[in-house]
Amino acid sequence: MDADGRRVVGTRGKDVNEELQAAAEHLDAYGYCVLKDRIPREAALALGRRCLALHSDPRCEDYIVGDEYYQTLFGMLNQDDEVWSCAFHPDTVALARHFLGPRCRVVEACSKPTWPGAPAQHLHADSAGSFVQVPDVPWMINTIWMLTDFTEANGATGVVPMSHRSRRPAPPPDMGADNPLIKPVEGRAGSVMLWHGGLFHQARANQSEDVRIGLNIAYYPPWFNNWIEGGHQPLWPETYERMSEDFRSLCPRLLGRRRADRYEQR
Ligand SMILES: O=C(O)CCC(=O)C(=O)O
Repeated sequence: MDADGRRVVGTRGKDVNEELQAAAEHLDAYGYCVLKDRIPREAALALGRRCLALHSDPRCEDYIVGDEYYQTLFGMLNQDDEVWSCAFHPDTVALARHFLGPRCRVVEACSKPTWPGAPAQHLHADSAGSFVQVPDVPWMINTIWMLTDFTEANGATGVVPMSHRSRRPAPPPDMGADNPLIKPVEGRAGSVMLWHGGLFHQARANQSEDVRIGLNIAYYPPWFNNWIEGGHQPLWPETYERMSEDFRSLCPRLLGRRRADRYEQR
């Protein structure tokens, strides 16, 4: 139960509901939580391999930002239908609805590999830069599915617990990428970490020999203007066409092939 008396409603029985309840309480208090082993490990690893292949597919070139160490490939809902089993997973959707309300939506899915030798990413909050004053309600629940194991060595996402309470749109300037308050969030492939958009976080340095692959899925309330994140891609009409009505109801209805078709230009 949260402060307003809402319950997290899962779909798979009492134990799951209790686990989700505990996860919601952890996210509320610390700004993040981990749901372990939500999809089978082999399925996660296979999806990770397909994501990685797309990073060198010329058809995806226009949707990739980053360098040889860390990349974001936007628009993954259009690229691989298996991504849907993460984006519309009943447990992450239940937690997103708990914090953002019943009409929250899956707005973007991105593949995020970090390769050996990658330095730590800058510490940041998400989608907070345009607020004059950061709201005291969550404006986004972000997630990263672990499509490889996430370890301290290979660049597991780093978080500053409780920083979502700071009401700051960005970390203080003296809080660098190597701040000791940053904690790695480790987990097995198939697990997912969820966080409040105001939590300070980063992709940590990859000091291992292996690539780390994350699938980042963002949930927003319907009042949020999605042009704000520069790379986010709309759903293609043919993607929407393939979805069940349940999945469609979790997506923005503004379909298009390009951002310029669908997003307000600023
Ligand atoms: O790749 C990661 O571990 C972090 C991703 C991230 O910072 C984000 O999605 O905002």
